[in-house]
Amino acid sequence: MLEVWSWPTPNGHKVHIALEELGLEYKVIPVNIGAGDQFKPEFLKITPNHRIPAIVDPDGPGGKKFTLFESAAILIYLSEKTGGKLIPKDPIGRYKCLEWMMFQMGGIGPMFGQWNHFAAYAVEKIPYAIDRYTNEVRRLHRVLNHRLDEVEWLAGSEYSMADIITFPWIRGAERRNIDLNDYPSVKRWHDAIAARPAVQRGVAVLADRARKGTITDAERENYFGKTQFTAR
Ligand SMILES: N[C@@H](CCC(=O)N[C@@H](CS)C(=O)NCC(=O)O)C(=O)O
Repeated sequence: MLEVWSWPTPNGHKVHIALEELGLEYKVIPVNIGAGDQFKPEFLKITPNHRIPAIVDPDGPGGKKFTLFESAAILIYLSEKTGGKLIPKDPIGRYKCLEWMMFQMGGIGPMFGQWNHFAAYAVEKIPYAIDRYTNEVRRLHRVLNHRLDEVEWLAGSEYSMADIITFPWIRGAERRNIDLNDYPSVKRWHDAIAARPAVQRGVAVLADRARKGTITDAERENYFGKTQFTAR
């Protein structure tokens, strides 16, 4: 059975949602990134980048065992494994889908992640860094809102992997002091996705393991400390 090595974070939930939407059977292997599981040799065999998510498909290309990391690559792989589901078939829809997937991977993920780091997790609060990433988080919401003023879904007229990859980062916007009522088209889109049964099953994966409360020193060390530089 296909294994997803994961944890209940936005990047993990992308893959859980895609698997649920595609109706694929899968087994979750929890990688507790707060406890340092990402540095264990068995996980490093799957991904040299020691970040979740990663998958192991015993029935990969050529019928051989196959490993893959980076969430966008995983979503494209899962689509192709199921005959191209959730990526539009028409060329314009397909490229728009890939465009917005790249926008998530190159923009929303890294910028929101840096906001989390400097505004929520860092011990030293640096006003310049907090301002920089607050501005980026707001700007990226405005870019999404502008797109969703014009089309129903990010790829255009079809719900797709572009929506699945972006939704987990917009879910819980209030954590980044964002009120979705200020971005009405994003809110309309968010609420439509949140209502999908497959999405509800996807975000429930490992939900009981999600980190609650203030970050501990041990977690901070695993996420941002020196361990990551000695893992490889
Ligand atoms: N670009 C990667 C990002 C993966 C990523 O940053 N994962 C985080 C959790 S959301 C992680 O594993 N962090 C563990 C760590 O930093 O040690 C993807 O989209 O798969």
